[in-house]
Amino acid sequence: MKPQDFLNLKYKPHESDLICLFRVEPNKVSIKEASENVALESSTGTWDEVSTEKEYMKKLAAKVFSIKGNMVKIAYPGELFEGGNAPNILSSIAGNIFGMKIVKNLRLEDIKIPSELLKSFEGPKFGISGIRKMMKVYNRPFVGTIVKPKLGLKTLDHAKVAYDAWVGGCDLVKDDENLSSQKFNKFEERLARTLEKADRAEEETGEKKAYLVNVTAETKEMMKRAELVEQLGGKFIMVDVVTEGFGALQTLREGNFKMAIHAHRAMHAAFTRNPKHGISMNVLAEMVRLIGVDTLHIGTVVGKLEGKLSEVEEIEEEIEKKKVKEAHDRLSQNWGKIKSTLAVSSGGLHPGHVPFLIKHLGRDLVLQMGGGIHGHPGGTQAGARAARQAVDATLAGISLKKYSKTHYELAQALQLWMK
Ligand code: CAP
Ligand code: MG
Repeated sequence: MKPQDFLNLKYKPHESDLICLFRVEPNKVSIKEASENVALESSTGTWDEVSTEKEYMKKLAAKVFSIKGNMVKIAYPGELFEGGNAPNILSSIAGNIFGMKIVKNLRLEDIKIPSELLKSFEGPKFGISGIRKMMKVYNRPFVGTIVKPKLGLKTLDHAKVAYDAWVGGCDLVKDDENLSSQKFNKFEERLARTLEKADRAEEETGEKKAYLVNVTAETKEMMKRAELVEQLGGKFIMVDVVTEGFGALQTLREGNFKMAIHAHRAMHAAFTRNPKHGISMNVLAEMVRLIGVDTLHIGTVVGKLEGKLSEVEEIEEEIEKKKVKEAHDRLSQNWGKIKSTLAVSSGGLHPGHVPFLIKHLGRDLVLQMGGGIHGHPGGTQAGARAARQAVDATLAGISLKKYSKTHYELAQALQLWMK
């Protein structure tokens, strides 16, 4: 087949087609020619017409069916993909095409997954309502922290920081993305000691406390660690979804543990940050919801890392809602029976950011603060208390300034960070 055979602007996508929305910047050719070649390389074609081609396979060709400015929609027949195989899907629609000379830039903005393909994946085990039930937190956002400093603490010091955060008011305490089983803080010992502290904090506070221990490692080792967390009664595991890889993430999900999976997205910005080239965070979010993570970092708008409000709101909608509507740079999606993934805002946050985040991202959210809790002048417990006070004030419709008159930890936090 020739590149032109991959274009049909009259084509009406079939229900079983997977649709991709690309932002295409051609390299010295027309947008049509560039788009045809993207469809060709990402489905059945190659740079030349080959003698091995058969008539029966023509129906498998992807079709460019809409070009509006540089926004291009391509329909991929569902039979092109193996069900329940996330790496396989990505090797087609997000594979060789980004390096093609015929495009100057190419960005995969969104995907619409057909229901048959959706059904071949597990999706999240818990979803938002399952996590709320497990944590017995029903009407407010969750408050979380990351043990800091991110690397270097010895095991008992790590467990103590987690304990202080829990008794101060955090629901969730997680490891940092680059903590695994280093010599100074071995996985098994850290897990046991930190879970003991979670139990103690539960007894003392009467609240549920979860430790999101980082199981990111070589696949078999990751599974071994997850099994150990389950044996010791952990509620959550965390994994760096990009560095771990999509296949390994499927293995983890299909392990069908009785624990929720927290997804850290370290490395994502290497391919999501450039607005002209790469893969949008929205697509990554969809892939990991499909595979089945229960919580996912989506950005903060106001914190230390890149991500504007409209983008962060869109990602939250994509992972938390059952149905998503079409817009200029996104496609509609009906998630069917796939459960929701709870959004996590993290990175450079402190209690002063809470009203903004709840206003824009709502209550179905984890407000996660590392430096913003452990940097409090009164220490970790006081920092966690300030974070919970900021949540209470916001939900009661009281300004932080007013609330801080009667809440000392919040007052101290505001003094430090709102100068
Ligand atoms: C937050 C964090 C997270 C970021 C990652 C950090 O700590 O632990 O890794 O949230 O970014 O090390 O930066 P602080 P994102 O609260 O101390 O900033 O959530 O955007 O993926
Ligand atoms: Mg981190």
